[in-house]
Amino acid sequence: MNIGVVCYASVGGSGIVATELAKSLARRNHQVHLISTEPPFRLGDYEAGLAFHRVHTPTYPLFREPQYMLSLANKIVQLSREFSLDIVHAHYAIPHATAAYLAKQILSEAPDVKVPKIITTLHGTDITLLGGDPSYSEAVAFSIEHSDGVTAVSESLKAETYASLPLRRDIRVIPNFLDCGVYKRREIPDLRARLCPPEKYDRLIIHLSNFRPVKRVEAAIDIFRRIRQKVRAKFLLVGEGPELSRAMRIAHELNLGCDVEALGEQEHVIPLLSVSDLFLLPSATESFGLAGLEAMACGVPVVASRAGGLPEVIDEGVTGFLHPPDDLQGMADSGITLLTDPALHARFSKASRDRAEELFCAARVVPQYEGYYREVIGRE
Ligand code: GMT
Repeated sequence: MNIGVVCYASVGGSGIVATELAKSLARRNHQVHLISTEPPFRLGDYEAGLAFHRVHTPTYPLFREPQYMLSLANKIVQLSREFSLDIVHAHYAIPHATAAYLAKQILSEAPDVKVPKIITTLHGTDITLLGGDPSYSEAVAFSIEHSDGVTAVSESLKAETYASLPLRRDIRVIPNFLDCGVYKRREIPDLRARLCPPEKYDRLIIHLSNFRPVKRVEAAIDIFRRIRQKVRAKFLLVGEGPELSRAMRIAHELNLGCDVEALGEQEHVIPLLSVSDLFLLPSATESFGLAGLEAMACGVPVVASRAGGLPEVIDEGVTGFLHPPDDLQGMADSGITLLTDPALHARFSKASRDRAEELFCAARVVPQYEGYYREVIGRE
């Protein structure tokens, strides 16, 4: 198939999943065209069958606002003409599903051009934080309703989509995934000793996100403070975003400054996860929690909020522990239990890896997307 994949290039789960999907599809002999404003940060080395196409949004003195949706629709039209796309897969509804819809309308009026089917994948914040906002809801609902196929990354997000938008159409749940051959624990004793010197610390805790308010990094710092009272632990913060500097300020105010290290944005997270013992994810909501899955694949148990799709990813009491988002003491107690009981930790670590392999590997999930594409193409 000739497949266009539209995504955001910025750090965020939807861009990561779209890029991994594009790479996996290319490896499975499809011709894939990744469409974004810049090469997504996890694109990596050249893959045969995978081309990147940049969306340029020219500025003009008359415009105060960048016309991204228009330039994206235009790009999809041009690429469809040039490569006879069978599918345009829009990751994140806003405004990608709308741009794809507009492109399809333009192509429908053109003679002798294949009109691609539009698939929209809902990722979470496009529904839970933005989609229902009165400033967007009509256009978002329309674009989802008029996509040829719609997927959501969890049952929870599917339910939330129906609850927040007046939709009648079917939504297929296809979970997020990763390349289990790449995402696996490596033994890197030097890195562990550097980040978690044994004379000072026994355990290494990690949080990885884009540090937006929904991630509640402040809560993660408070959970760490409670764990730190019982365990000689250090906390690594990986990523960049609006809440990072406030989180660090709070850590300093709590006299935890030396025990919390912010590493900023990191392209290679597997080594960092590999040397960690526990992942904290106390988000207000999370449609899936891709970073938690990355941790699990590297054998790191997750303590998280019982919110959104997290219970579909984390097997409560088997691969991690879940608590109501405001139960910081509960999350801290679970963290302490895991960090102070080596046998329990080893069991959870293995179960985490096993669950990632069993349910969320590319080899299992990518064929679900391929099957869905074929199903949608076959519908008239
Ligand atoms: O949540 C973010 O910070 C960004 C957003 C995105 O589009 O990258 O993440 C959402 O999509 C991810 C990939 O499907 C999911 O793993 C995240 O759980 C989801 N975030 C939220 O629901 C808050």
